[in-house]
Amino acid sequence: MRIVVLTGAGISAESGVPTFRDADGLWEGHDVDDVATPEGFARDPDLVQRFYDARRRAVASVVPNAAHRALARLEGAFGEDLLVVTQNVDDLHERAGTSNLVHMHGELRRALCAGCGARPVWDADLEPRPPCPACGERMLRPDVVWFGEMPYELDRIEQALAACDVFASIGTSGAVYPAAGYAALAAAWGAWTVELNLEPSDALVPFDDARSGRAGELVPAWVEELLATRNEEESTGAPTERD
Ligand code: BJW
Repeated sequence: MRIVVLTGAGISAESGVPTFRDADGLWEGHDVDDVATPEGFARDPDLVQRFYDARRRAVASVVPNAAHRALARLEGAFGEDLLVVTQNVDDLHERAGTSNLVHMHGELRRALCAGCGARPVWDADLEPRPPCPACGERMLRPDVVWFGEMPYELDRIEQALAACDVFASIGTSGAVYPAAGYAALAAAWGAWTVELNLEPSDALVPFDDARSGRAGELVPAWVEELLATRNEEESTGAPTERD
C-alpha cells in the first residue's frame, strides 16, 4: 500500500504554531500581500525579513506533537511507501522523525540566495543582511514559497499522487493551490481519500472519509488503523501493492 499524506498548518497548531487564515484575514497582524508575495518583499524587504526572523525564532522553541510523531511511526512501518508532503515551513515533521518528506512551500530553516540560487541551512536572523555563504552577495531571503512563486518538487509529488492507494489531507484549509487540488488528483487516479481536520475543508471533491477533530487525536488513531490493516495483510498474505 502506498500512501501520500498532505499536511498543513493545522497539524502544527497544537504545538503552538499559529495557522494562517484567522477570522480577520490577517497573518499574525500583517496583510498577506505585504509578507507573502515577491512584490511585498520588493516594497519593504526589512519588514519581511523581520517577520520571518520572528517566526524562525518562534518555531525553534516549540516541539512536535502527537500527530507529527504518529506520522513518523507510520514511516517506520511503510518506509518509502509513505511520502509526507507538507505545506508547512516549520521543521516539526523532521524533528519527530519523518525523513521521506517534501517541503513544497520551503523551509524557515533555510535561506535562498536571490543572487546564486543557493539554499543554505539558516538558523540565524536574515536582518541585517548577511552575505551568502556560497557567493558572498547580500541577497539572502527566506526560503519560503510566496504567492505567485513555484512550489518545490511538484514532479515528485505528482508522481507519488498518481501511484498512491491512500491520500490523506491533514490540517489544511484547501485554500491554496496547487496543494488544494491534490485530493481530487489522487482520487482521479484511484486513491482512497481521507481528511483529518478540525472542520471539513472547502474540498473540490468530497473525501471518501472525512473526520473532524484535533490532529493530535485523529492522526494517531488513523495511523493505528493503517498499521493494523498492514499487519493483517502481512499475516494473511493479501496484496499490499496497487496493481
Ligand atoms: C486543525 C487544527 C488542529 C486548525 N487539528 N486541524 C485563483 C485560482 C486558483 C489558484 C490561484 C488563483 N489565484 C492565484 C492562484 C495561485 C495561488 C493560490 O492558490 N492562491 C489562492 C489564494 C487562491 N498559489 C500560488 O501562487 C502557488 N504557486 C503557484 O500556483 O505556482 C504556479 C503553478 C502553476 C501550475 C502548477 C503549479 C503551480 C504558491 C503558493 C504559496 C503559498 N505560500 C504560503 C506562505 C508560505 C510562507 C509562510 O509561511 O509565510 O504557504 S501561503 C500559506 O497558505 C502557507 C501555507 O502553507 C498555505 C496553506 O495554508 P494551510 O496550511 O492550509 O493553513 P490554513 O491556516 O489555511 O488552514 C489550517 C487548517 O487547519 C484549517 O482548516 C483549520 O480548521 C485546521 N486546524 N487547528 C486539525 N488542531
